[in-house]
Formats: sequence, structure tokens, C-alpha cells
Amino acid sequence: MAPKSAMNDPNHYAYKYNSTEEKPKRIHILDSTLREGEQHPGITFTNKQRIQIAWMLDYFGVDQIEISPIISNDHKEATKTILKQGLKADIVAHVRALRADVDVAIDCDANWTATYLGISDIHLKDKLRITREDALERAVETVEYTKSHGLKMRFTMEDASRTEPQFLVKMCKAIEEAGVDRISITDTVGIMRPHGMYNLVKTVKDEVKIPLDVHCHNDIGFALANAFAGCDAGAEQIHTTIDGVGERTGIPPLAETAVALTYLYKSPNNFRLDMLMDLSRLIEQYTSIKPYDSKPIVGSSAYKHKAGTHLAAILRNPAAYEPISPKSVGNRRRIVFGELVGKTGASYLMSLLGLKVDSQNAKAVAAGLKSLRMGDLLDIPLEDRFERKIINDSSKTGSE
Ligand code: HCA
Ligand code: CU
Repeated sequence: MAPKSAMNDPNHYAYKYNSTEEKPKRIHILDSTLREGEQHPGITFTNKQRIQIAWMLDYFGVDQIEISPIISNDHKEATKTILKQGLKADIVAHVRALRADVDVAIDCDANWTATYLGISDIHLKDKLRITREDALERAVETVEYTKSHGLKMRFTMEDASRTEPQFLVKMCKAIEEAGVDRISITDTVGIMRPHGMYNLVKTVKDEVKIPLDVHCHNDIGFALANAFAGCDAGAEQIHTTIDGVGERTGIPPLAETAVALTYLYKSPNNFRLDMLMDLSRLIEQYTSIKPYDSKPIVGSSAYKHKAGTHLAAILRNPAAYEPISPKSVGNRRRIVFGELVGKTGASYLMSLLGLKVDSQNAKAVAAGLKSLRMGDLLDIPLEDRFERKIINDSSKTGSE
């Protein structure tokens, strides 16, 4: 029998269905807004913005922050400055499998690098124009070179999902032996379904001991689900960006990933979820890329309630139509007045306007709004006074 407080949580049965026999494990987040994120059309940050984003991500509680010092001198300067901030998160310098690139990371005083190399046949043949043997040699050489300089290192198997499995495993084992610290398993073109991502990660996990990252692209919309399937198969870190921005359709968004880890996977963490809205706004402010309004967690409609039956319920208890409270993620609840408002919604509108509410007039207002046939007329925040943002960890309650 669950304790009384858990039974009072309206999500109680859902969480029971979600639970597995295994104890929830800690899954880490690497945020790549400063690397993958800058590969999104329309995004180039200034160095000041890069530094502020790094500070905010660190305060939010991500475990690693990725940036590429090899893109430009500006990026190199930003990497150096961020490394000097003394942040809690590891700063990971993303470089190609080339000595000259590793030297740039060393020059920045980096203590973590991530080296990537495309290893599918199409990447080897048409992008890099090297053989599998060359790739293996280059990978091992880069690991040995990086490790001989005392750096920690991740190696990314770029296009892993389209790589011949035996060769993928061979590469992973060879670089593990050479001393690499982590391996990133990628679905670079977003072609996997969750079951496939599970199998891919499992194939590697069965053969190596070092921790695995998952880097999943969203070309068909499965990035988030695939990343979690990869974790079910043993990966321990998910790559995200703020709002999911990245090359083409991007990778899993930080907000959905962190909320899912906390509430659905019960993964122990110290994320300051109430910063999620501010993090999203930061991107909007710096790039003019606005998250679409129905975007989970941070979208402007994520906590808007419209249909009459919904309004009637949430005016009594918002948890009736909210999985987690808007306050816990820094968003705001709003209600929409218009054609669908219904009698209870109309009563509420009348009370807000200072009108005396009686059942007959409320019905008339609801009917009047419907006959206007003008759709949504107005939306306003609900319970504004309860929703000022206070940054503290106690806001992680399931409902309010
Ligand atoms: C790239 C490729 C990459 C690398 C991912 C990683 C991918 O744009 O450089 O380093 O984990 O999607 O494979 O983003
Ligand atoms: Cu990528």
C-alpha cells in the first residue's frame, strides 16, 4: 500500500504504470546548446551570450556543457573564458579526430574533449574518403594522443545507427582499450525508433564497460523517446539543447528531458526545473527563434486551458488537466475566454469583471460568447499571485 501522500497525488496510478522493477538510476545531461545548438539555422551567439548561457546551464544543474573551440577564434575565446569560470559542470571541447584540433582544446586549457568521427560506410566513403582500417587507426591514435596529455575524453561514433554493427563494436572496444572515458552513440540522421535505439545501445553496452552517452536527432520526431530507450539499454547521459535546437530538426530539448527524468523516470537529480522557462526565453531573446506555442513545458499554450469542461475542472483543481504544475517549470497557467468558455468559465469571467454572478446571467454570457462566433477573445493568467517565480528546489511537487 502506497503512503497516503502518494495516493493523494493524482498522478499516482500513472507513475505506477511507468515504474519498472529496476531502481531508478541517475541519468546525466550534457547540454550542447553552445555546439549543436549553434548548428541550427539562424543561431550564432556572441561570446557574452555564450558565457551567460553556460552560467545558466550550470546553475540549472546539467552535468556537462559542450562547446566547439575549433569553429572560430571567437569560439576558442569563449571556450577559454567559460573554462575559467569555475563552473560545476564539465566543459567539453568538441573537436574532430585530428591532432591539430586536440591541440586547440589543449591550448584552451580544456580538461574534457569530445572527438567525433563518422564511421558508417557512407561517412567513410563519401565524407571522409577513408577506409574502416584508417578510421580505426585514426580513432585509436586520437585517443592515445588526447589521453597522453592527461585529458578526459569522450569519443563519438558519428552515424552509429547506420554503421555495420561488428565494426561499431570493434571501434568501441579498440578505443576503450586505448583509454577513452566515455563513448557517444549517435543517431545522427534521426532514423531510429525507440526499439531500434534500445538494440543499438545494447549492442555496444554488452561489449564495453565505460559509460555511454546517447545523441539522438529528431528528423522523424523520435529524438526524445529514442534517447530514453537508449538509457533503458544502459546509456547514462542524454545530449540536449535548450528548446531542442540543432542541425536540421535538432535533438532532445533540455526541458522535456529534465522533466521526464525527474517525474517519469524518478531519476535522482538537482535540476532547477523552475529555470526552464527562463532558459527558453534566453534563446528567444538572443536569436528571435521562438518556441512554437504548443511546445511541451515552455510553450505559451503548454498551460492554457480552453474548453468549458476543462475550465470548470481546473478552477476547482488545476491538476485535473495538468501533469505537473506550471510553477514548477517556471511557466504560467492561463485560461482562454471565448466560444468554448461554458457556464463556469463565464461565471469566473463575470466575477473578474466585478459583476454579480448568477446562474442565468452566466448561461447568457456563455451563449452570447458562442453566438459571437469570434473564437478566442481573451486569455488571462490564472492565480497570478501564486505564480511568481521563486528559485528554490521545493517547487518540485507533482501538483498543487
Ligand atoms: C556533428 C555530429 C553529431 C555529433 C554528436 C556527438 C551527431 O554535428 O558533429 O558528438 O555526440 O549528430 O552525430 O552532432
Ligand atoms: Cu548531432
